[in-house]
Amino acid sequence: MKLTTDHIQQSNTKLKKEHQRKFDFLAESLDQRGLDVSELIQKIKDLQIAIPSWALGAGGTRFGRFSGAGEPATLIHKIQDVGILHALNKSNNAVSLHIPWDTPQDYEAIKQIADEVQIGFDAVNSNTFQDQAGQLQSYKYGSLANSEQAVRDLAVQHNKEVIEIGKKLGSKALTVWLADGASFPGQHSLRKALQNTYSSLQEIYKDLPEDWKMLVEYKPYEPNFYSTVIQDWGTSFLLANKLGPKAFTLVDLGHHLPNTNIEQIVATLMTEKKLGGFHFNDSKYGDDDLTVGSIKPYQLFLIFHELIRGFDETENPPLSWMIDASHNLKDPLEDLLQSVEAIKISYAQALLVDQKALESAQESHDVTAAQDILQDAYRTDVRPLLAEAIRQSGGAISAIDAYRNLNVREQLIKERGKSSKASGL
Ligand code: PSV
Ligand code: MN
Ligand code: MN
Repeated sequence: MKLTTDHIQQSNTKLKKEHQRKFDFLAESLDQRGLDVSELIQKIKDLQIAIPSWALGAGGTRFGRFSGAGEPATLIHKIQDVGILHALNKSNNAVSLHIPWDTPQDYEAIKQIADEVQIGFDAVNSNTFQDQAGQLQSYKYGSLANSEQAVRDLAVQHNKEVIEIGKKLGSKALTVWLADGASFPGQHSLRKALQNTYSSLQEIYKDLPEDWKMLVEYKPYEPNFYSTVIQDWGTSFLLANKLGPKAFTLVDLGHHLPNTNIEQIVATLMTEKKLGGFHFNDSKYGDDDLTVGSIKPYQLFLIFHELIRGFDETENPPLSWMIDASHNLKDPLEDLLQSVEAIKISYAQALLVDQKALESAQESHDVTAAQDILQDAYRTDVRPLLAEAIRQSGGAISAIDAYRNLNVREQLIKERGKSSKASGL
């Protein structure tokens, strides 16, 4: 199924009047605060967030997976799904593929289908946390960190193949997330595991094209519960620094121990020009992969606040914006629409912060004023601004409303069948 401009316009008709009223009211108050509304709208339009292929089907937990109906069973279906999201919100112009799950058969056909729905290819992800059928060596005791050279070689080779696949599609980044670690003290040498990881990454880095980034993801625990080789931003940063100018740290919001100050990590990485990008999601306890903004929206706002200051004040290169959320209960496409909206809301709110006033409050140690300035922006309902940016780009005033009214899922079920299932996590 392909959503057309007509479909979207038709879904906007009912909402247009009420939207206009809310937007005019907000625009006037922003204008009075000295903000340039059309500049804000342009910035909101420009923010594009890549959709991970593995989030398009219902996510599972280790206790089970309850597949939804009409899930994308093929790469073509996945691209079509991202095309649907992009038609609705004009904010997801790329997909992030996971290899081998998404290895294309016919590259030209895939590129053409993606082109038709105006979708490009963001970072490609390697997978050395699972064994594939017929694989000669096992990743059970680690991949890039494994104590056995033959296993490391296989994992390095896989990452090189992923780069080759990405090159054919027009990707510009490789994301490496490693499950490598130990579940028991003494299981492996902590120092050797790190050294092996570094030398394996060096091998992969050699094959990275000049205009590519290597995004090194970190995570404190799971699937290993005693130690993870790349456990935190410090380890990722250290590896990225040693690897060279094309390597960066990737911040997945769910990959921190509770109460970690993520915005501070973002600020530090930006200062060092080593922030590569994000995997957005939300969590209460661990790597919960919940809808972005569903649990800690203020944290998300504070991250965007650091990013906006960082864009102005540091020389950090452009970021890769990706979602990494997948859920067990909701329709995955609705879930993703909510995540994208939450990201853009936080971005828009952070754009409202009176930076000059904040700086002078900081300089005069006026803590009360500093807090008020941030919260004044955070407490502004920017949803009409967002809706206007999307409407002007040709998208839906309310994406979820349009998705439901246009019976998108029902159409997909008709086309793909009730029991069509996505591959992935
Ligand atoms: C596993 O924790 C994980 O969620 C990482 O965040 C990766 O980015 C993702 O899977 C895909 O490999
Ligand atoms: Mn991730
Ligand atoms: Mn994760």
